[in-house]
Amino acid sequence: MEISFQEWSVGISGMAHAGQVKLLIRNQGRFPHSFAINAGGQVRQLGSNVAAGGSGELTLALAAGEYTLWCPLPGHRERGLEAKLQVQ
Ligand SMILES: [Cu+2]
Repeated sequence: MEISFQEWSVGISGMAHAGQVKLLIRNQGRFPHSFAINAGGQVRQLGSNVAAGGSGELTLALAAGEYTLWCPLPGHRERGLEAKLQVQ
């Protein structure tokens, strides 16, 4: 799964299947971004910010369902960096 952040929208490409899901987070914007996801009531996030043009990776065990992801930097979620991830 590839998730891209820019100002101010989220792009998601690929299909996620239940099990170990590898998320590649790309920052295609001009500002730093980071990544958080609510994985079954537990918030998991990248340990560091991703600079403009950079990327980060997170692998999670996910069951089938719908998950909310967002950028946890102040104000970014409110400005539109939030999306739903479908796992089949
Ligand atoms: Cu951000």
